Amino acid sequence: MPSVESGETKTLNKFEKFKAEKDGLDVKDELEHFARIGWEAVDKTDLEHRLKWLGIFYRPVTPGKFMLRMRTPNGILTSQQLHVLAEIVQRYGTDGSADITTRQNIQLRGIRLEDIPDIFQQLHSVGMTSMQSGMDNVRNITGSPVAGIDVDELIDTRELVKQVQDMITNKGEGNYAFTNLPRKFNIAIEGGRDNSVHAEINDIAFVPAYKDGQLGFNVLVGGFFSAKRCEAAIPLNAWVPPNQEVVNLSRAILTVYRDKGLRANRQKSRLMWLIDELGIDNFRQLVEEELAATLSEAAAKDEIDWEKHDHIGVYKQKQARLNYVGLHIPVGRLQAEDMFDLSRLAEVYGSGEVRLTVEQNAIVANIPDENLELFLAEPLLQKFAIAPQALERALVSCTGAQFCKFALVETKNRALALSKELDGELEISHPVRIHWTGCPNSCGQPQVADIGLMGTKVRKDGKTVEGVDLYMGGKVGKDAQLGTCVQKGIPCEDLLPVLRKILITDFGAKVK
Ligand code: SRM
Ligand code: SF4
Repeated sequence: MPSVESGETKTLNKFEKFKAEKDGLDVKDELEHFARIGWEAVDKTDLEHRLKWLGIFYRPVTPGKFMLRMRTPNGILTSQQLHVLAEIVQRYGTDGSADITTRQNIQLRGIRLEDIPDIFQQLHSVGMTSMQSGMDNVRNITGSPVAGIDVDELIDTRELVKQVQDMITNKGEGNYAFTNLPRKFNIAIEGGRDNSVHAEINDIAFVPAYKDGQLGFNVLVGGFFSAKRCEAAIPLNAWVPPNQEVVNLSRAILTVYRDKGLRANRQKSRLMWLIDELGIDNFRQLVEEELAATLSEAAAKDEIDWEKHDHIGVYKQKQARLNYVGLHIPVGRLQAEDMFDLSRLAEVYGSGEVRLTVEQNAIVANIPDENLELFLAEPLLQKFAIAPQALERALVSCTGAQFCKFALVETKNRALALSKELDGELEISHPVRIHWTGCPNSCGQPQVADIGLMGTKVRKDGKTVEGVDLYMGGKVGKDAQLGTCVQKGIPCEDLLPVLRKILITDFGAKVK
């Protein structure tokens, strides 16, 4: 079937073909069958692609051991949910683990396809879903990790994030209206002052802004990273109040993207390419037509006026005598016993709520003053510190070669080892945000980091070795800006002295 784009007729790419043949969501009804026949017998396209519509990721690096990507709206989990996730991971022994992701979400590893029907029932029983979390769908919707408890919060986004997710996924049951987008799609709804969600790198971002004295959101569109191009989001010149209009506008933008988005070349299918093609004013007009309403013009300025917080440590909540405590989870990796423990701690000392951050860390919320001392003495806080060293504290890493076939380098373990070594050598007065990403897809967001490291292959002494391209200048919080590549092709084995020098010259580090 040909599609018309920019006046040209092009043949559908293989992704558009298989989506047209059978919607990804259709495999939902085949899970029992897949479980019976075993993963080796599943049709290749169902196995490698369509299952991702349900959050089930075949891992070519570890065949038969799948990754399950959840949805965690606003990054909030109950202790009961975390306990269930821990039980799921536990049954896979040393194959089982979980990762907190750069979208404030959690992914489970080691999953066997034959267990999926049972796992989905378990998830359903605690109100969780993995629906539409991969491929050409809307990813986990992010919000401030301290929504509803932040002393300085402007808008509590928890309910809005949930409503947008429910609209897109039909309350987690799956929604054919949005299962055939031209490409992946990211939404963030920020309610705080510090841009905790990296609004600028989302396809739609709602950021707090006052219009005529009323608090609502300015809307940004088109932010994204890809191997080919990275762009910060641009203003849609629209303002919405913090209510159903956020859901309606999200639906309208998604509908325009679904119906008009470019589909011939997958490298040019993200929303910004459509905005380029139409012009932002025409795009806005199409959105208004879809809404059947006139959009309010944007407020003159937004309220993102703080530097970004990392939420690690102990903080007073807006509720009297309650505290939240941010724990540093090294590169976001969790084992089953950590998850059981975290769930228990949240239950015993707090209200049972655990929150995830885009820095791949966790927050235990609602801890009364009188429980704080005992909480802080818990052995788990030796492992998940509240005052980690400066480099480890701000370290972020994508999955990398251990589980991802796109990876050009090993990331998480290497990132952690290097940071520990440099923390040992150097005195650094403030955290330096180092982000690792295993390939140009940029899942680890090197462009938002003080120092970003993107995996590549490098020639050294006649051999191909693992290396990185170095990014610098990423600015987060207010006036966020994307960093750029400043040096290409550093072999990983030569990276330590390069980083040491940068930390000393650019970030004021001193040799101990
Ligand atoms: Fe990503 C593909 C992991 C956040 C851009 N990403 C992948 C896949 C699914 C590739 C694959 O099948 O192996 C990776 C799964 C590896 C695994 O086993 O974990 C993967 N992406 C991740 C996570 C887990 C990285 C992490 O360690 O935290 C993040 C999961 C977020 C979530 O909960 O949904 C993750 N990915 C991101 C982000 C960051 C963000 O959203 O803020 C980006 C850049 C922002 C963006 O998308 O605009 C990102 N991932 C990509 C891309 C490039 C997209 C493009 O338009 O070209 C791909 C490749 C693709 O989609 O074709 C990709
Ligand atoms: Fe995999 Fe590349 Fe994404 Fe890292 S950046 S998770 S290596 S796709």
